[in-house]
Amino acid sequence: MRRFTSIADIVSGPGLASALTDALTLKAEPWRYPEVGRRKTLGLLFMNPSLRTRMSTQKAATLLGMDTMVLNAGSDSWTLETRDGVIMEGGATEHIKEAAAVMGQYCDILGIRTFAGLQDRDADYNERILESFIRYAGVPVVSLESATRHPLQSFADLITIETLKRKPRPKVVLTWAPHPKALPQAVANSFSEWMMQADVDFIITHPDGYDLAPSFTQGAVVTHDQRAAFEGADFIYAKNWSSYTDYGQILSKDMDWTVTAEKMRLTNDARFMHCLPVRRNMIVADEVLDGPWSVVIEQAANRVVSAQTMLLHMLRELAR
Ligand code: SN0
Repeated sequence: MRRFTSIADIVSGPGLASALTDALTLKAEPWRYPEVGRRKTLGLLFMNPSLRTRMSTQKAATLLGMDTMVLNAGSDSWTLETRDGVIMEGGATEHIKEAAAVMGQYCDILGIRTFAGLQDRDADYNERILESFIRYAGVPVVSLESATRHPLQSFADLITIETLKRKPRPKVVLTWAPHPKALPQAVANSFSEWMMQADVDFIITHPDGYDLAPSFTQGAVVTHDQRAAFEGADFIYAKNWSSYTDYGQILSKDMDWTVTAEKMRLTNDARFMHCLPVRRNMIVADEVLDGPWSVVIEQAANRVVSAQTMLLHMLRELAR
């Protein structure tokens, strides 16, 4: 793979089934390929905060014998301009064109984390920042969450479901839940896109006005009745997102959508999932997160497996 920015890169590369087999192998035997990344450098550029992506990707690189360099744009490097053709008279010091090209000189693979601005829907959905970084870096690029997707998270989510499912085709529910801030649609988009390709019955539930972009949810069952969706579910995946149609707006903070123990009891003893960081008692009640349903820590642990699998495929391609 020359790039890993969405499930499409896996489907047109190694194939999803084969990537999943590799992931399960690496989960069982993390040190199986300690030499593959020898004398290779992974550069990670964060334009937004990160805990799991940062640490799990570094850990994944270490397991493959790679060196890692991490840069936080704006705090330990220059602030970056990402628009084309602007007069740089404002706060941004360096253009992403030079920054990406220079990082490409030092690194064999680059990762970039950038969030949706939630102002200009076209700019976000065209992935302007990620795509210009790819254009100017000159080396393979892995998305560490972009404006519209979080593929390393979604792959970890799929690994989690595959390893914990108790029937061949589990019922998986993505539920919107309330949050104090306007958040990107990236995690929900991505999860939906992956679940549509997985062997699961997939249902999305959210309040009126929170429909995701049709390109990510085409064919998925969508309902505004959260309780009906929970009935018989094997996995509950909670996430907040801001409106796609009323772009970036918060239309509801309705706490009736919080995932509670009472709602979990409607399910088929479902596992509770969230990508983290999670707002306790907004998204999910303490008793769920601290109770037997929650698999959020195992899910986070699978972020290492997800990143390691993707890096392994990219390193093999570099060696060709
Ligand atoms: C991010 C998001 O895309 O929703 C990252 C998830 C991996 N989440 C947040 O920004 C949460 C911020 C907050 O204030 O709770």
